[in-house]
Amino acid sequence: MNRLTLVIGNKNYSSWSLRAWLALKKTGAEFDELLIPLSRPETEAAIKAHSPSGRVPVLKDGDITIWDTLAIAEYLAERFPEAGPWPADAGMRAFARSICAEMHSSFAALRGGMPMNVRARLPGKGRSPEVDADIARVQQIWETCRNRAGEDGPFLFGGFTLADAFYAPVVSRFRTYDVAMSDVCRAYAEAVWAWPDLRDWAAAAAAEPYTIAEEEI
Ligand SMILES: N[C@@H](CCC(=O)N[C@@H](CS)C(=O)NCC(=O)O)C(=O)O
Repeated sequence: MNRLTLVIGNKNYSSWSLRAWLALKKTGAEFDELLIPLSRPETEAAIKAHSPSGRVPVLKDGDITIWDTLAIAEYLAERFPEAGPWPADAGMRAFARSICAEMHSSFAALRGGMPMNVRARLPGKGRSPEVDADIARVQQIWETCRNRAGEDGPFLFGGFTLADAFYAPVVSRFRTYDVAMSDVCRAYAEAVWAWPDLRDWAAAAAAEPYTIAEEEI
C-alpha cells in the first residue's frame, strides 16, 4: 500500500484543506502532509507542481492524483470503507452526500463574507442578508440531522462522518464571527470543535506564522 500525501494550504485559512485533512485523519492511515502557504509569489507554481486545477487540497496515492475535496472524500471512502466514512443506512448516506454536495456547490455568501480564520475572533463581522440566509440554511441542515440522529452520537449522523468534515469549517466560522445558534446547533458545533483532530488543526493554525491580508476582514 502506498503512503498517501495530502497537499494543503494554510491551516488558518484553507477551509477545503481542512475538510480533506479531517477526512483523511478519519481513515486512520499514515500520511505525509505538504503545506503550501497561499497568496505568495511562489504559491501558484508550487500548487501547480501537484494539482492540475491549481487548487488545494490534492491527495496523492502512488501515481494516482485526486484533486477537489468531494473527489478526495469519495476516493477515501472507497479505499477505507472500514473507517465508516458515510452513514451505514442507504437513506442517511444519500442525505449525507446531498449535504456535502450542497456545501461544495453553495454558500457563496457565507464563504465570501465570513472567510475561515480559525484563530481569529471577529464577533458580528461579515454579516449581510445573503450571509444570514446561508447561516439559516446551515442551521436547518444541522437541526434536521441532529433531530434524526438523536442519541446515536453527537454528530450529524451520530458518529463522525464525512458530512461533519465538510461542515467543520462552518463550525470554525460560526465561532470566529460569533454567530448565534439554536441550542441544538450549538451543542453540535461544540462537539465538532472538541473533535481531537480539529483541536490539532486549530492549534497548528494558531501557530502558523503567515497572515493573508485579504482573508482578514
Ligand atoms: N472546489 C475545490 C476548491 C478548492 C479551493 O478553492 N482551494 C483554495 C484554498 S481553500 C485554493 O487552492 N486556492 C488557491 C490559491 O489561493 O492560490 C475543492 O473542493 O477542493
